[in-house]
Amino acid sequence: MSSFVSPDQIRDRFSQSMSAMYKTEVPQYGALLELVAQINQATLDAQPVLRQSLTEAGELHRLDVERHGAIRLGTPEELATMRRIFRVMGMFPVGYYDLSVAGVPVHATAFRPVSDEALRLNPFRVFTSLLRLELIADAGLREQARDILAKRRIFTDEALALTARFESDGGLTDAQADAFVREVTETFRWHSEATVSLDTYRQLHAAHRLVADVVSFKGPHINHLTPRTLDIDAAQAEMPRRGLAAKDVVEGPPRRRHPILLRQTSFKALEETIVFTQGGDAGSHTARFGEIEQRGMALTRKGRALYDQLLAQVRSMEGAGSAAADYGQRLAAAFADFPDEPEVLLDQALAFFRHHVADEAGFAARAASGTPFDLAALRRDGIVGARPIVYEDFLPVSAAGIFQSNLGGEEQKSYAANAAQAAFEQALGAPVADEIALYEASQAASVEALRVRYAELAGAGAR
Ligand code: OOG
Ligand code: NI
Repeated sequence: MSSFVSPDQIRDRFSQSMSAMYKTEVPQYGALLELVAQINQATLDAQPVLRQSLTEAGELHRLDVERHGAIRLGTPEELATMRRIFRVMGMFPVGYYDLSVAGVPVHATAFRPVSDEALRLNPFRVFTSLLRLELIADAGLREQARDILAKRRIFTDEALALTARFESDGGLTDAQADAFVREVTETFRWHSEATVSLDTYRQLHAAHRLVADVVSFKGPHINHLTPRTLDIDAAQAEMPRRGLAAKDVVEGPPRRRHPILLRQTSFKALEETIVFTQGGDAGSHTARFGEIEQRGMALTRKGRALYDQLLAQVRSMEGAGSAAADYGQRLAAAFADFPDEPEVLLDQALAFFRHHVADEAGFAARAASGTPFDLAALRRDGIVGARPIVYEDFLPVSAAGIFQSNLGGEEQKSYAANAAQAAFEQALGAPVADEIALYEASQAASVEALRVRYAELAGAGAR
């Protein structure tokens, strides 16, 4: 007689709670949601085929609730505890992102649901970065930052107690789940009072704006919450008309008939008034921004390698990469080499697909005929169909672009590329999942389900 609320439901409540809080904290977020809802409605009205395919894939519902957020943590202990907290909500660390290459002294993972069913219900994800203090050159400042961070407590006692309760009891009751959501939301709240003096803030800021953002505050304020649009170019064009200062370029692949991976745009961070300790000096800080994304299909390792190669090709051209005036055209030209036909993407194993029976009678007849299971033949004859699997993760180059544009652009620190996945996982207290392996498993499970049904039908036919 389990009276526990499922982790999926807790996550759903939590994402709603975060969205409600962010709406009151950052009014432009409300404007962004409205814009995205209108564009999605117009896109669905104009493209009945898209509406139908989203409905068939069971994805239309999640579009309205789908958000991702981002936070930046200061210590390994914070990251390890965050992992336990996200687990209560059915969110697990997936992927490793090294942002040091892009001059941002953090590395990150994405906490997100992993099963197909959980993703359909509410795919809420949080891009979670950990500050890399070892990348601060000044040893004195590094130690000072470490001391400041060691003193803060970003979780409420009740949030920690309820997390321990979940771990020992195996779940939370309805009332406990509500309390958990309320308490954990506190961790992500914005605080306009810094925990440091203006002088210290300035020193941290000189090391890197991001160091100041993490070290000067009581907790890891949520810095954006991103809705998913079906047409990011329309959203990008509409943003300035609604007073949202969009960044110059859309990150990710170019516009295509069949979208791949992830395309993102954002508007600049807000200038916030901060009260510092000692004498109540006031100053300002930019931390929070707005972002919109459009998701396309997940790519195989081969497809991803092609994406990375084409993107690198455009970015390394003469004329400053994405700052080039004709970046959009260059991107589109380079990606002419990336097939834009679902059948080709499937046949060349560039993207992942979930397979399903498209013709029940034909499937049963084929099975009963004694023909061995042949996926390619079933597909060719229209008996089995394939729908692209949505990309549920992030892109390091895009993330770096988003970080940069919100750091004010002028921030150009460079660190040697030094991915440190083992150190990150040590801090996390667990390995991160390989995102491509998850898509692979999802595709394979859909084929296996067909194989099993085929065998059952063949058996029934033989009796
Ligand atoms: C995270 C930026 C990365 C994305 O969508 O790629 C990100 C941050 O600014 O903390 O959210
Ligand atoms: Ni984001």
